[in-house]
Amino acid sequence: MGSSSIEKNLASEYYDAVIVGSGFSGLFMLDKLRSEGLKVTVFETGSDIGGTWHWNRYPGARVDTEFYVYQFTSPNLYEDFDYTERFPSRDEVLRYFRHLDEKLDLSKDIQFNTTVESAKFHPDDNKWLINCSNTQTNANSKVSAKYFILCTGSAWKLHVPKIPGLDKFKGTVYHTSRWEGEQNASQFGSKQIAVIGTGASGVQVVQELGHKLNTDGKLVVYQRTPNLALPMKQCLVQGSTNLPKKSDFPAIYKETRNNYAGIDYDSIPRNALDDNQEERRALYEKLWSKGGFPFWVGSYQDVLFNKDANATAYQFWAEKTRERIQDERKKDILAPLVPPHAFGTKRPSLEQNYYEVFNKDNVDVVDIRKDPILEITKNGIRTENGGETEFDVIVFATGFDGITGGILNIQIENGSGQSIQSKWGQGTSTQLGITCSGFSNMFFLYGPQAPTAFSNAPTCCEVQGEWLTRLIGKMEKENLKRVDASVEAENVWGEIVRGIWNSTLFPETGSWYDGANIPGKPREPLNYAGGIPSYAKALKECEENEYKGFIFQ
Ligand code: N01
Repeated sequence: MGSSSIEKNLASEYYDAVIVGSGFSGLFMLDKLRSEGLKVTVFETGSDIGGTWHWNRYPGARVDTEFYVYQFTSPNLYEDFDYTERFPSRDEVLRYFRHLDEKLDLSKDIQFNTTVESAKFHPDDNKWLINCSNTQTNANSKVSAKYFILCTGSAWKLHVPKIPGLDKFKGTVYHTSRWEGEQNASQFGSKQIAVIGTGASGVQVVQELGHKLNTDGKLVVYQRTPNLALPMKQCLVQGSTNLPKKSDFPAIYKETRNNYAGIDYDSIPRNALDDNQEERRALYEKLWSKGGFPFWVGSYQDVLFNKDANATAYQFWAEKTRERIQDERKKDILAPLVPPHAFGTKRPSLEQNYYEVFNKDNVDVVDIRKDPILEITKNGIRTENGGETEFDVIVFATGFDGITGGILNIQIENGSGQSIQSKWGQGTSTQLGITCSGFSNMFFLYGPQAPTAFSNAPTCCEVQGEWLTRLIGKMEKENLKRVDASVEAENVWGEIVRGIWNSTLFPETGSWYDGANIPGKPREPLNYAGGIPSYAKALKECEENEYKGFIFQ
């Protein structure tokens, strides 16, 4: 008996498929694979389902996607569930996850408080040996599985920048994605609060804390890059006359598969400079008045590709935003006249009253490109020009080691001496953004080189999950033991991903979209920027060509 088999025999349980993570993609795969008759389990570090929504419990957490597309498309699932707000709060999204659980009886196959630490493929019998630890008891366990499916999401591994002195701070420190304790913003009303970071999380937490701030409280936002945030135009679903009804959902869901971002609208087939100034202004006003992302992804087709087109969008954004900020100094920091980067190449947040928060005397913003943070002290934060400012609370809204962080957090070995950490050490390579060569029977959803961050999560998960279910169904039906992606296919997909990325304005900016936010992380397109329809087409063509680029045994 070789050592490989000895290890394998230590596994306490065998599953056809092990899924890591119980967010949208993990739950979708659990349901689909069980329907195929497979024995499936999900390992989840958290104590409940919801993935990113379980963890991101900071005050003001809310989804930037409209309620009717932020759910799965099966009538069985939407017929008896109702969101109450156009852009649902975290509590509502969690209510939706509980609804999924009730309808599909998911929790019985999820092992909560359980972290997958490592996994190794054993080529002698084509199975993965998976090591887990219980987050409460620290007890370890091993299971084996034929298929190993990573549904670790785009925002699992948090990022806290290395600022000298953090360990000295006597107050309370939060990271938005691991908020422990008090979540009600009113409880922070008289606190002296610092927020570092102005991404989607930063904008929401600042907005919520800022508006609940009492006159004896203080909020200082440390901004490195302004968020080019767009008005949300939040409203209640009930009573609204211009939001879709359930009877509209089937047509909308059909549309989501035809549109770039997997939502119900797309860019318009016209270039910004083809219109004269008046026509352009009229279109921008119309898109702006809708609220949400139409001004970003429902605008002229060349805004994210052409600098001159992009400049027209930025100018409109700056004009609209600057008129909401009273103080000239704050105005120039939050909405500068010179674009910090091309509009839309960092994810804009949706805001309700973010800019008005800064009209309060006790809310300030520091441009840390001009006045860098030197250190965190016992009592607060010291900057180069501003000296020390005292705080009770420091909030890190500094984001994530996105897209690949959740996968690379697990020590994964392929059975031929290669780890995923070494394979992706100099850059990510995948076949169709769903698997990678050398790692047999391993798949990932909503991960690298797929539409992921450039698409609506439920749409992306359904497109990938349906395809993967058919692939696994074929293997089971034909009694195939193993599938591998070829190196050639992986190289071709990498070229496609890079080619599309380089045709856009995104590479010039740098963000978690391309790894630029994490010191030392290779800078590369982590997302497939070709949109949902062409991604779905690539998957379909592969399947129709007898899974070209895959090798079955
Ligand atoms: O993270 P981010 P996030 N010193 O990486 C700053 C999803 N999401 O958690 O831009 C000072 O976007 C950094 O500055 P810069 C959504 O997809 C969705 O906000 O790198 N600052 C930036 O301002 C989103 O895009 C929702 O110059 C530092 C911020 O920290 C994704 O998650 C809600 C710094 C990080 O922003 C991530 O959003 C929340 C440093 N050393 C999240 N390092 C909704 O749907 C980083 N920063 C509403």
